Amino acid sequence: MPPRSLATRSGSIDLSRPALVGILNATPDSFSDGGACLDPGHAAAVAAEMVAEGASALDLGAESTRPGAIPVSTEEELRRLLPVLRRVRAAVPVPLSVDTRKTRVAAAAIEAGADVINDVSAGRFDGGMLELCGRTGTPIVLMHMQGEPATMQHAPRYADVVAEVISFLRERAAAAATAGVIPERIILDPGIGFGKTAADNFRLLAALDAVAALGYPVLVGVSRKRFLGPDREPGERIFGTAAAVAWAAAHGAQLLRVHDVRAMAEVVAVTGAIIGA
Ligand code: HH2
Repeated sequence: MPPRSLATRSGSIDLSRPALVGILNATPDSFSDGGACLDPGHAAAVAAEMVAEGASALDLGAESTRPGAIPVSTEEELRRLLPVLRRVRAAVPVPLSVDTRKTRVAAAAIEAGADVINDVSAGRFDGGMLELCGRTGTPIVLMHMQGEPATMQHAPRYADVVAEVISFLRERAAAAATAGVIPERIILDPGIGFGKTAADNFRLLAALDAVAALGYPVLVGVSRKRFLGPDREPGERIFGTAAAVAWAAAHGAQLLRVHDVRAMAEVVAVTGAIIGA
């Protein structure tokens, strides 16, 4: 039985229907919306709009992890993140997750009101991340990634991508539990686009039920990604995103991380109604 809700300090996220996590990037270089939300006032307005359009939670990031992205220092990440996080926290009541691989950034974010940590390295980048989440009772997203953002798309290789991702996620969930994170606060993510070919991404989506069968809420991030239309600009991949979001929601993804909340709210409303029927 999949979990029906995810409890956070700012209230529960209802998982009985597919829930949308709106993406807010306080970065100058994100692949589809770089620069859009560096300004705290503008970020707060975008956050309020996303919530009005149907986002159940928001994910704030201050370091791009797109293929080829240049890593940023802890100081720079904090300088970008904290003013935006504080303004967004004051503007919207929904749970806020913070997309970071750094324990110091996560600790400051939790102090400033973050409810969930979204770590694309699944606690491998920086020591102490899992312990921090365990100690503070903060839910954590554990995502699969092969390699590092700077080079991960150079030559992704798997003998069996589905088996490897599942075994990785199982191992990281066990590591989080050992560090004191209770199972109800662990969310798994197959890491679509992170060290994967287009064929790997499609295979993982096709096998998503097996990821959901691990028993934790599953988050999937397909929004505007390259494999959905390599010849199009990111903003032109909305229909492809809709197809992948509908599929993922129908195959066990309870949290969908998306840029286009209004459009994807329609997609998950219909998909959720079909699942519920
Ligand atoms: N995708 C991106 C960033 N963070 N986190 C999780 N858990 N899952 C994802 O699929 C995921 C993620 C990439 O998207 P975006 O934030 O739009 O781009 P960038 O990393 O360039 O800021």
